[in-house]
Amino acid sequence: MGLFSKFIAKIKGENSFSTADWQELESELLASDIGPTLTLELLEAARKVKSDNAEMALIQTLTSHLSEKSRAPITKADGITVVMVVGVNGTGKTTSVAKLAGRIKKSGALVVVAAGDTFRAAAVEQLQTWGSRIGVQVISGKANGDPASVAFDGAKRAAEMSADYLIIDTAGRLHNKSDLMNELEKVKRVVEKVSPVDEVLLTIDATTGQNGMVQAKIFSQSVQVTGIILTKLDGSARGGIALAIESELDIPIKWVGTGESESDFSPFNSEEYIKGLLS
Ligand SMILES: Nc1nc2c(ncn2[C@@H]2O[C@H](COP(=O)(O)OP(=O)(O)O)[C@@H](O)[C@H]2O)c(=O)[nH]1
Ligand SMILES: [Mg+2]
Repeated sequence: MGLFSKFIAKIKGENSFSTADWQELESELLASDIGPTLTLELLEAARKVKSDNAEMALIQTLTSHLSEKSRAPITKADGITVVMVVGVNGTGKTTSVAKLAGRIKKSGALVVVAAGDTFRAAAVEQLQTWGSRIGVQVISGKANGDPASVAFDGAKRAAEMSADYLIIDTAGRLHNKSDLMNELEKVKRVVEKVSPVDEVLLTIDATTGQNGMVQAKIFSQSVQVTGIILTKLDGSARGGIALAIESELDIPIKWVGTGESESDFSPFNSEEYIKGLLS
């Protein structure tokens, strides 16, 4: 059941909303990962709504916390548009790189992908498998090689091919935070010897809970994150954490992943998302 469904049903009917009901609503809001600040604000808003405008008022309150930044993909008019995909291991970077590349290819543009997670041999193979499936060239280096050099090779190759896009997959071992952040900065710096990085997309797993906020803070401190890919929004998770991130860090969600196949990927639709939280 969606957030507020019981509340709305009760205030529209004969039943009053008891103290126990308010407590239950508070627990539900907290469990939805929108975070304590938004929870308090929504409870305040709920106390003020009238039965005839309850849904609208709550939708408005939720919507007011979304970022007002553009959600459009950043595209260079001239030259290679360079996109880096960053995030913690398992959040869906490699899958999202492939889905995004597939989408760009379908639009008729030439896209090259760089397998920058050189720490896991399986990650390179995973991207190569995707590459042959979607018909996109994957640039890779040797196992345990320097991720920045793979990204640099990718950028050179993309330039030689006069490609429109380069998408760079990266490693996400968060157990050594400062190493990872230094490495991401290095990848960016080295690629920019060939072409500036236009977009840095951060993958956030919709099922991850409040830890997603910690991840968003850490990554946005070292690389300028231009957008979020909210992955795994296909299960029972409503992805409340994304609203908390938009509200607190003002990073727009740009893409949503809803499964493991290529087609399970679409631009973020804020109306659908807010409706998904409520219903
Ligand atoms: N259900 C679902 N699974 C996903 C989605 N995106 C990625 N995955 C799965 O999550 C797992 C980790 O994804 P991967 O791309 O390897 O993450 P990475 O470690 O960040 O590169 C894989 O089994 C993917 O198939 C999604 O949107 N929905
Ligand atoms: Mg990966």
